[in-house]
Amino acid sequence: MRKNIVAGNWKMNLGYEEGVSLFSEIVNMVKDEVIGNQEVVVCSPFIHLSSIAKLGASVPNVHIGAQNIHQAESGAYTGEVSASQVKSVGAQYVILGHSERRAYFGETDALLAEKLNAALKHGLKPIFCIGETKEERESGRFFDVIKTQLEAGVLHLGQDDFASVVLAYEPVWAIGTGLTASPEQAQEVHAFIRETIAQQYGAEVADATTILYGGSANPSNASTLFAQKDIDGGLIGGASLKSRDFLEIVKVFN
Ligand code: 3PY
Repeated sequence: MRKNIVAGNWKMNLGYEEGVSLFSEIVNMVKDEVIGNQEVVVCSPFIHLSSIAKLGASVPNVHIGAQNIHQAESGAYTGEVSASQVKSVGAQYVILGHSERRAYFGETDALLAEKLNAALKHGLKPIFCIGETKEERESGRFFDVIKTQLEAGVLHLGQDDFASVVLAYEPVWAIGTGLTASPEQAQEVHAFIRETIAQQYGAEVADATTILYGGSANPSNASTLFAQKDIDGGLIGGASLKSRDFLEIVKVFN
């Protein structure tokens, strides 16, 4: 059975003390609620990673992730952080290809494929984001866009590497806009993603792949979204900054 994951994406929020204290609150609240094959992942800014990894280390099924890595091993890349550095502080996950990175930092599918390779090489599990813009949805081209992002960014992987990848469908028009895809719209794309994976790796692999929904998910819409057959959890933006809201979302799987 595939894993259900609720992952928080803190984005560029919270000072050091605020982040550590929010994480402690989250851990205390969720530690008895994360059951069965569920995982909770907190993807913080780099500054919190080392401390929160230590705080979370003894809690089963609670993991830490970064929000980006550089694709190179090491070297003269001022201001960047590599996969091995992220791994060395105890993080297990990394978000790659979030639409904010694609839009504001020019991250292309080809670059993201390199970052994906670097993450896997160093034992980080990628949460790889894909999704269409408002214009691409309205023109009806969104299935093509999703397929291209998968083909160019992910589907070059061998089956063993692919097994470590979590996908996140994040429609760009639902990020930071307060708009959410309806459960039916999200399910339609999740089913398409699973079908695309099946064509490449076979039905068994597709069935075992965790596919998250992201984009203004919150305590009011999470249960109907997660009830869809191909939605295995969420990548949560704003609501992951409030421990009670995040807890409500985690509890959807109880
Ligand atoms: C959002 O919910 O806005 C996100 O971008 C989650 O990654």
